[in-house]
Amino acid sequence: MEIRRSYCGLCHPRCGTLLHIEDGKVVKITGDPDHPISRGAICPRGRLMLDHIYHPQRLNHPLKRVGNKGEGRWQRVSWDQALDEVAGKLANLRERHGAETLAFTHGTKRTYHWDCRRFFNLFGSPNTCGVNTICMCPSYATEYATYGGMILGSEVPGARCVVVWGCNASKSNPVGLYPQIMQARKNGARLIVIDPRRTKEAEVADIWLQIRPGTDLALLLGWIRHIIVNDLYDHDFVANWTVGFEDLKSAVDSYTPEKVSEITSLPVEDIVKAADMYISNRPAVIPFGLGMDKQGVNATQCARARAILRAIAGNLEIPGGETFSLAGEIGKIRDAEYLELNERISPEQRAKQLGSNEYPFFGFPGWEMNSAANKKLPPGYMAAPEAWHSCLAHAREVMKAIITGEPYPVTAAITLANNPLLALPNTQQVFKALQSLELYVVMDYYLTPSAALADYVFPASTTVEQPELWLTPGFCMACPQGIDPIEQRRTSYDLYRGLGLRLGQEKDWPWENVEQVYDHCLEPVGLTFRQLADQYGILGRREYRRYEQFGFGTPSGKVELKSSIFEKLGAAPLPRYREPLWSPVGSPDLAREYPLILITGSRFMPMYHSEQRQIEKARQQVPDPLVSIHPDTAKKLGLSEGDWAVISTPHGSIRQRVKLSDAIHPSMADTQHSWWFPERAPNLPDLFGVFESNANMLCPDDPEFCSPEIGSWPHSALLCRIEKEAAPHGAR
Ligand SMILES: Nc1nc2c(c(=O)[nH]1)N[C@H]1C(S)=C(S)[C@@H](COP(=O)(O)OP(=O)(O)OC[C@H]3O[C@@H](n4cnc5c(=O)[nH]c(N)nc54)[C@H](O)[C@@H]3O)O[C@H]1N2
Ligand SMILES: Nc1nc2c(c(=O)[nH]1)N[C@H]1C(S)=C(S)[C@@H](COP(=O)(O)OP(=O)(O)OC[C@H]3O[C@@H](n4cnc5c(=O)[nH]c(N)nc54)[C@H](O)[C@@H]3O)O[C@H]1N2
Ligand code: SF4
Ligand SMILES: [Mo]
Repeated sequence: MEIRRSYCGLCHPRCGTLLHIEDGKVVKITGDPDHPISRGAICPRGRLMLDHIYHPQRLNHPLKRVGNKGEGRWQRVSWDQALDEVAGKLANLRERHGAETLAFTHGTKRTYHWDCRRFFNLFGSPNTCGVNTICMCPSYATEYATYGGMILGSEVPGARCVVVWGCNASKSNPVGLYPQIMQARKNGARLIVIDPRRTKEAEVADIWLQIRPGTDLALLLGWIRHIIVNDLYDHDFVANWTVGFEDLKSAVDSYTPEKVSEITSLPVEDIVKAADMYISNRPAVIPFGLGMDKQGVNATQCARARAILRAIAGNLEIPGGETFSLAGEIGKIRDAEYLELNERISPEQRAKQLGSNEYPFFGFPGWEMNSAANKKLPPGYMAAPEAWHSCLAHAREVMKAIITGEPYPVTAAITLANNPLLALPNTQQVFKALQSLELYVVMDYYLTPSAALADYVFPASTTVEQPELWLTPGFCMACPQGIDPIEQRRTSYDLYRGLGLRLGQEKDWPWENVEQVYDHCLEPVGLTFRQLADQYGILGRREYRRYEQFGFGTPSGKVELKSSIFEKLGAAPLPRYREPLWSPVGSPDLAREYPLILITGSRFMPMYHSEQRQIEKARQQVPDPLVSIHPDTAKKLGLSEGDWAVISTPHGSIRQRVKLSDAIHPSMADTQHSWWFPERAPNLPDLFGVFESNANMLCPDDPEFCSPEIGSWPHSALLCRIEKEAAPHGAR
């Protein structure tokens, strides 16, 4: 038995693993106890890695469609043939319609991404879009505009108060954030949880605020007002390091505890008690939670208000507080921003980015302003804003252009590490768009419902079959490849380089494989990828109050409580609460027909979004899609545990099984997201049952549901109706 070091990539943290290998085959995978970050831990999903590597449904060869789209008839082809044909078609479409005719859809960061950006910049298309519009990236871009970087290195265990705000870490981040929160608790920190559901964290919290979904911005503004009015803010910091305080004061003036109570449905005393607990127990941290990013119309300003709160409370860059990227050698390493080659796409092509008229802050104009402010800081001092994170076309506008040909024809798309039919809202429109494409290329581990509509499908290598340089603001890990790629599986780098070489980009892809790219990235620190892998990686060094030396990476060099970048781009420079379009308050007539508040997508183990559905051990744990409702609600609706129910919004209907839970408020329902059934027919009309239980059939994405600054769409804070399924499925 041979033991080789590798890593897990079934979600973000890249936990270190040991592969136990017999006759060239992995037979067992355990956590690597010497890994400096994960220290031997792997989560229940990581334990499914072995099943994933050798799963019989894995794609092992490129496929070319031979029947009609979605008919399920494929021909196995070589990589060379597939790349030649795709590149030929792309050249032709670019000739006919311009480079902007090619779009890209991405999921949550699962592969290198800069390779995609590089290819698109060189090809000349600004139209890469995907889930970043709602996942962390609104916070990322907004925090850059507010204080010149994103808080990602917070010292949660050292905090005296942790606010778990719209975050379900016990289920979503069981190896990283959750143990840190529990460690802080053990060290005596106060714990405040703000969540419509009584999560595991809420059960042990000092205060749990069961907020009405979609109203967090009002609560944030209420806290800010309370802290200002009662003179509890950090005077020195506000005076020396912020701009716009007087404007902020007026902007929050009306958010009295009484008004906030009315909006959020929280008791006045609890609102005040929680704000006092937060401000009187410094250092305090508010880790990122998707519960804020996924609420649509208020999402962007939630991120702004959270940033403002952290700043005026004096929690930025102090020990145990909210820290940015760490200092030291890692600042010298060539990062994604360096590799993306954003300077190579022309201003004319940038201007064609779909959605950038509606949402300039999240397109090239906002990214350019964030980048210009960042460049005033010394090199390597603060991570530069990466375009793949914060410079996107808007998915709704891309889908519309594919369907209508307006404002110009979008005829081709690449999807890589994403399942757009399950991840994006308004599945109905996404489906229509994918069907309308002249050329659709997908690279994935499995034939997903989205891949089933493709013209070419490329097989992706598992993380253990490829190396990765995992550069985060806190550390840089060299994650070693454990085994040779199986069959014809390859990396995303191989796909983009392969296309690039065939489309006149030879000079810009000098490195034959991704390891050579990493050697190039590490040159400034004098190490090769393998040398770094031998020592696992480089950890950043904590330094505090670095702004005292260089200021903040914003246009004013200070924390912009009133954002000049937002103002220049026509977005509200100070937050103001908006009532969601569908809500008991915003649309009482609709609420009579759809009486429950709908949240979707609360994370659960072991599934990761649409993944693991084909892995037997995972399906044994969660065989069917579940909608959670309170027992009192179920009783009123005549529903019992395990019943199949129909969940409807004005946008669509799906079916899921009822799970009774008193963790959720009786006025709410929580549907799991991203459900499809790999065991079902792979061709249309069933398409693996992708329309049957998929929460995004329920979620709208029209402009009035989205945040006006970024276009973040709602996966939460909606309205629905739940009924018992009238007849067994299929007999309807
Ligand atoms: N209703 C609702 N919808 C949501 C959400 C919600 O809460 N509610 N959450 C949203 C959020 S935050 C996110 S991030 C998105 C996630 O959206 P996605 O990232 O699209 O979700 P996944 O299903 O994890 O991944 C999509 C595909 O990528 C493949 N894949 C994974 N790793 C790799 C890789 O390394 N290479 C390649 N080529 N393929 C890979 C998987 O097999 C899978 O088919 O969903 C969003 N959609
Ligand atoms: N098991 C598992 N883990 C995952 C993922 C997965 O698919 N499965 N996906 C990964 C990805 S890409 C992401 S982005 C993270 C997200 O991880 P988290 O930030 O934990 O996000 P969620 O679980 O979507 O939602 C967090 C909480 O927000 C609450 N919530 C819903 N609406 C609102 C609201 O309006 N206000 C407030 N305050 N709370 C609300 C929900 O009840 C839920 O408890 O998880 C990552 N980890
Ligand atoms: S948390 Fe679990 S799934 Fe994610 S990388 Fe670590 S072991 Fe893998
Ligand atoms: Mo996400």
